[in-house]
This record gives sequence, structure tokens and C-alpha cells, in this order.
Amino acid sequence: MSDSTVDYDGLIPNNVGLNADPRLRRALESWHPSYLDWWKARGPDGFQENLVYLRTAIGVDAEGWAKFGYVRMPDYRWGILLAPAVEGRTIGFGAHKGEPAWQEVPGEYRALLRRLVTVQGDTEPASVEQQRRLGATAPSLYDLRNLFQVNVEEARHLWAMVYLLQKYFGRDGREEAEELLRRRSGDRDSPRLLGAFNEATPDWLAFFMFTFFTDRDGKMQLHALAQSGFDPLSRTCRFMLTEEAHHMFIGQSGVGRIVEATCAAMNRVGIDDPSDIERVRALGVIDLPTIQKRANLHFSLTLDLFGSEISSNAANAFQSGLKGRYLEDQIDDDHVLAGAIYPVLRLKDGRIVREDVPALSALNMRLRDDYVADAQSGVERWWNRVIARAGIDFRIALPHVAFNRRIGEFAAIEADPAGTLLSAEEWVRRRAEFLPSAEDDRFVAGLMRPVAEPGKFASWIAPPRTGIDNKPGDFEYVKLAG
Ligand code: BYC
Repeated sequence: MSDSTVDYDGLIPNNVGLNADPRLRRALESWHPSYLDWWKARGPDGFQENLVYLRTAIGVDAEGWAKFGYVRMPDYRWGILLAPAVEGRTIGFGAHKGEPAWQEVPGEYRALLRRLVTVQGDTEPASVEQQRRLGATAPSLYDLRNLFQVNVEEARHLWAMVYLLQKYFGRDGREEAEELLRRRSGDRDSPRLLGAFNEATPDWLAFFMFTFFTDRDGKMQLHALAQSGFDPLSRTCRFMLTEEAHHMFIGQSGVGRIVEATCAAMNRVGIDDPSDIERVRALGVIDLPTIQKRANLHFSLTLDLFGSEISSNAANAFQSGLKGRYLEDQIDDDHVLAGAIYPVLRLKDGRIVREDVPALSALNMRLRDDYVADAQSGVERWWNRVIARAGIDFRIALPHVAFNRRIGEFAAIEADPAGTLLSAEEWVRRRAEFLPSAEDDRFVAGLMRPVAEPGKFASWIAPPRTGIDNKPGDFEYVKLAG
């Protein structure tokens, strides 16, 4: 079987030759019931018996891998899919640069590699848990379907990491796979591993912000892992990236459609001052300053996911050849970084200063810089362009990287979105200028009422330009009747 053909006959669709590996097949098949229990208990609340118009991966070639059709979510074919092998692939960076890529786990790096796979794996079910209750308030059937598409694919990404754990890490891998189903987003005793994955996603604005900002961290981290010298991880992440792109589309277009509805409503009644919040809210749309505050929140929470600016873990992962830089194979340098430097923002004597540090220790910072540039261009293209086109004088801006941080250089201080340091008292006094207040959240929550008629949308979000799979505007993306 070629590695681009997916075997659909068994319980677990795959292009990894599961049939030829009975031990692994048994391990995965015995994990499957616990997985389904997890999906039913902690996946989407309700809607499990409804038909949802979903795409399923049926191949891993660049084109035509997706098949659309109505599926009940528990019957979704969660498969194990790796991008095709690249013949003669070598390790592209670090101390092993130029050696053949590993097909088995390099013994000396086993613990580090297992940790990276586990952390990646932990985020996937976490996001499904965070989004669990959103179905009840979907602003349209189109959005409801998009939520479920994201959920089934994040769950497939869990499968992707569980495959690596079970195939390559023996008994500890099996234990980690169980733990991935046991930890729980927001749980006091057994939380998910990374901070942002324990935050609530209480409403649809939060969902779209999450898929814009936090899924974009997923994109950057998956790109870095796709460079891995451990070839099965690289191939797994390369395929995951094809799915991730759609999740970010949902986020960027979702917030873009909210912004569009707000601007259109303001123009309709002739409000040209975006800070006239009460009048804007009275139109049943979300005012732009509240959208800005939500962006401040989600951006800053997501920056924490890059770890500390200066990190020996990141240096080790690079030197070992396990985790590269964003688009490592397109960077024009020696890919070893001995003696190279990189500028990092640091807190020195109560001031934020730029300081050159060894590039190897600054790899988290570098990935974060690439992330900020990517997020910035998304904000301009998808949100600010809509506002400018509507002729409204407002720009959504990303806050300074020192704003609202819990990890790294700026964890101990407070700063406003422009990066001006604030005393603890001033921060408390002015917090609601920068971050959503309880009242802002209550207002958004009050708008969240389900719209279930095909082709209809809640007042606070504009319809999309085109349908999924080119379906017409009134397509029934989720059959609520059964
Ligand atoms: N919260 O050297 P440090 C996605 C820990 S999202 C809690 O500063 P390092 C997705 C860290 O674990 C992408 N703890 O950082 C998106 C370490 O603890 P240990 C997920 C944190 O290790 C949406 C200690 O602090 N993938 O796919 O270089 C929906 C010192 O760490 C946090 C990955 O992240 C935090 N925020 O980097 C669905 C890729 N940050 O080990 C899915 C794999 C740091 O000393 N993970 N710590 O006990 C990694 O590459 C790294 O683990 C991190 C941290 C980049 C996350």
C-alpha cells in the first residue's frame, strides 16, 4: 500500500499499515472505547445524534483529501494519517544536521521527545472540552457545523499524538495516552498542561478569538515540530497543518463577520463614534472596543503558550534535532546556531529593553516573534480592512507583548497595551479599560441565542461570503430534526 492511500476497512482508518502491526492495532483498539467515552462525556454537549455536514480526510495528497457528507459525530472516522514520506530525508538542524531522519525514537532524547508529543497531544482534547457547550448558542447552522468540524479534527489530532505515543514509547506511551483522556480542562486537581487550555470559552466571540489566536499557536508549534528529525512526528504534523488552516479561517472570518455586522449596524443608524458603546450595543451588535478587549485577552493568553523567552528546554529540543524553527528549511543560515545571537525583549531595572542573547536560548522568543507577525497580518487583512472599508475610524491593535503575561520575562510586572509599565494599584484600577469586564462579558453572553433556521444568522454576525463546500446560503449544515 502506498503511504498516500488510506485504509478504510478496519476500525481505525489509517495510512500507517496498522494491519501489519497487530500489537499496535490492539493497543489502539483498546484505547478506542475510552476515547469514545471521553468524546461523549466531554465532547460537544448534545447534538451527538444529529447529522452534521462534515469533511473527513480520505487521503493525504495535497489535493482532494477531503470528503464532505452528513455524519453523526460519534461515527466520525477518526483516523491516523501521516503526510507522505520524503525519500532520503535528513535532519535539517542541530547537532545531528545532515544525518538521516530517525524512523525510531533516538534513545538519548526519548524523555524530551515524549514530553513534546504529550504537551502537543494534551492541547487537542483540551480545546474540545473548552468548546463543549457552545452548540447550544450557535448563531447559525453554518457556524454550528464549523464548531463541530473543529471539534472532530482536534479530536483527530489527539489520535495523531496517541498513535505516536503508543507506537514508539511502549508502556510509558500507553500510560500517557490514558492520561490524555484523564486530565481535564479547568479541573482543579487534574488540569490540562498549558495555561490557556484551562481557560473558559464561554461564548462565540471567545470561540472565534480562540481559533484565531490560539489555533495560530498550534500552527506555529506544528510547523516547528514538522521540521523534526524524528520523521513520524514530522509527517504527522505536516498533515495536521492542512486541517489547522481551516480552523484559523473559522477564527479570522468569524471575528471578521462580527466586525462587519457591527460596522454595518453603526452605519445604518449613523453612529460614527465607536466608543459610543451603549448606542452600539442597543443595535444588537458587539461594540468594537469590546472586540478589542477580547483580542487583548486572547492574544496575551496565547503568548504564554510559547514558554519563556529564554529557555534551555527550547535550546535542547533544537540541538537534539527534535523541534526546529518556523520554516527552518527556508531559513538561510547554518541551522546549528553556535555563536549566533537573537534580540530578546527583557525587563532590566524596571524597563523593557532589547538585548542580544545566544540564539539557541531564544528559540521560544523567535517562534513567538514569527507568531506575532503572522497574527498581525491576519488582524489587518481580516478585521481592520473590514472596518476601513466601512469608513469607521477604528483599528484593532495587538497589545504589547508585556501586557497581561503569566509566563516569562513579564510575568511579574503589569503593563498597559502600549507596553507602559503600571503599578499593581494602577493595573487593578484600569484593568477594565484593557480587558473585558464582567459587564462586557454579560453583554456578550446576553446576545448568545441559538439561530437554527437554515440561512439565518444572529444579529451580531454577518453571513459568510461563501458556503462550506460551495453550498448555497440556506444549506442545512446540521439536521436538527434527527
Ligand atoms: N503553561 O523552558 P520553558 C495547539 C512550563 S497549541 C504552563 O519556559 P519550553 C492547539 C514548561 O512546560 C500548540 N506551563 O518553555 C491550539 C516547562 O515545564 P517543565 C501546542 C508552561 O518548555 C488550539 C517550564 O514551564 N503545542 O496545538 O521551552 C486548539 C519551563 O518552560 C507554559 C506545543 O506547545 C504554559 N503556558 O516551552 C488545539 C508544542 N509554558 O517541562 C490545539 C509542544 C511553559 O520544566 N510543546 N510551561 O516541567 C513545547 O514545545 C513546549 O512544551 C512549550 C513550552 C512551547 C509549550
